[in-house]
Amino acid sequence: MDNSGDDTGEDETEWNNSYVDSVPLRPAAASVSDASLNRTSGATPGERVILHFDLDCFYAQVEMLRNPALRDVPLGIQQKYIIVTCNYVARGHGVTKLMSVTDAKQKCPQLVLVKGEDLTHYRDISYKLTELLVSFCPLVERLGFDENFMDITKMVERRLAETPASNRFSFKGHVYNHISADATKASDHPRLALGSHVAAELRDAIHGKLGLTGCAGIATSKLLAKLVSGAFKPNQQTTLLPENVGDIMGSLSGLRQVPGVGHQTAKRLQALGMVGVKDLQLFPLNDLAKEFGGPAARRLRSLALGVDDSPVAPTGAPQSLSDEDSFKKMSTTREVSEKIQELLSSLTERMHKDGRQPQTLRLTVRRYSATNKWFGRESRQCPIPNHVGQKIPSGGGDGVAVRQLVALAMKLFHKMVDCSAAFHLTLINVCFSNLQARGAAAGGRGSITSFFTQSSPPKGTDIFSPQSQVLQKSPADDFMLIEISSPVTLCY
Ligand code: TTP
Ligand code: MG
Repeated sequence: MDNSGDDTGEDETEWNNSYVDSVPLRPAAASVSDASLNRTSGATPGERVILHFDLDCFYAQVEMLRNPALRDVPLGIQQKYIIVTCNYVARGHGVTKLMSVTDAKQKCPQLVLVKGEDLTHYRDISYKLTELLVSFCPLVERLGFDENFMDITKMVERRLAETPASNRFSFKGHVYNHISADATKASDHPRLALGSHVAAELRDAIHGKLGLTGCAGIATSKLLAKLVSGAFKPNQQTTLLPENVGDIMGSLSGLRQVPGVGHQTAKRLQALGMVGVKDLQLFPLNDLAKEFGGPAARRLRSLALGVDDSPVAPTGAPQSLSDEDSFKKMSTTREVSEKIQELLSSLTERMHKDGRQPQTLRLTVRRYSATNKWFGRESRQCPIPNHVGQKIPSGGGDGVAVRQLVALAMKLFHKMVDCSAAFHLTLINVCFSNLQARGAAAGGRGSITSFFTQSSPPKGTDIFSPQSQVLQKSPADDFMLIEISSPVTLCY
């Protein structure tokens, strides 16, 4: 049922958000071990050491942890008719992410399927991972459920200062485009070399404390660290040296491979006649600016050249929590009301664990469209009356809060859908936003709040409707050009 998560910078919605778009919040005060560390490393861009972590076959790993008997069998995680991920045993049989269940069973008849529609366990482990990384260094930015950026420049500088002059540097793991990275290369790049050791230690810690394996990329920017981390999979790490940036950018098979270029941006670039990354590198900047505006054009050009100065922005607590379900057809008010009740029940439970009080309720629907399956969402939102909202963090008042919220959501629904005519919906999303701490007591209840500080009220982002493509992760999507299919209409 549950196919969604925390939005505006969290969970699945993040599949559509770019890491460059994420909203920086305060880092967790309790978790910041070294108060002298700033929000950014303060280093000039080329001197930074940035890590990107991406867990291996994440949902499948979580299921294998829960049931070790699944470790050695080909395992697929099923959402509706799709295998959203599969373990590496299944990959060895030709099963791939986002394959249909039918095709996967054909490739590998012995494939074991586990339903992955309830994201609770994946979400919990996802936050545990971020929490663990924050305990080493506060500059951690989440990207989706199983990816994190980390700016470890300060850690590396400290190590460098403590390293005797006679030290011979070395790399841990692979070095992109170097079969054997010799000591000469490492002493030319001591910061990245030390970064590769930190990455290895962190991967060890992730394995030791959480039992999870994953890949890491070590580079001078988020863009490059993300690009290089998947060079060797699973459970390996790769460092990218500055002299190989051109090679890695040149290796990308298309514009969509550039982190930051999403579906819509790629379409606009293609309409201008561009096909590959090289085309974008060479396209006249003035013409690019006519289409995207100056700043976005420059940003696009930089990304294509492998240049990305964006800071690692500590993510902080989610600014909203949402839950959604997609289906083939929903066409009666009764079905809608039942679905909303189901979604709000689980969302209210999660909000209770979080401990904050939501001020705003948003309802999103997607109408059937034969031409554009993923877009065309419409949203309405309204304030949650205080007498309803305050029941949520304290447990929902035996279902009273959910009933009142359903009534509120149905009002929003009727503002969007004329029920006197036939309608055909394919998705419903409910979202709590504008989450506010309930005084000092709010901290420390759930794992999220014990780790992250209480977030500031949303800064503008909550006026955008979420556009999660539940079964189609866009690993690298549109950056600063937030593509909004349907702005929320406020209905006070
Ligand atoms: P990924 O990191 O893309 O995939 P993965 O971790 O399963 O495998 P890999 O070893 O290649 O990194 O995505 C993380 C999780 O997100 C994945 O386990 C399942 C989920 N997911 C979706 O819900 N929808 C999608 O479209 C994709 C690709 C993944
Ligand atoms: Mg992964």
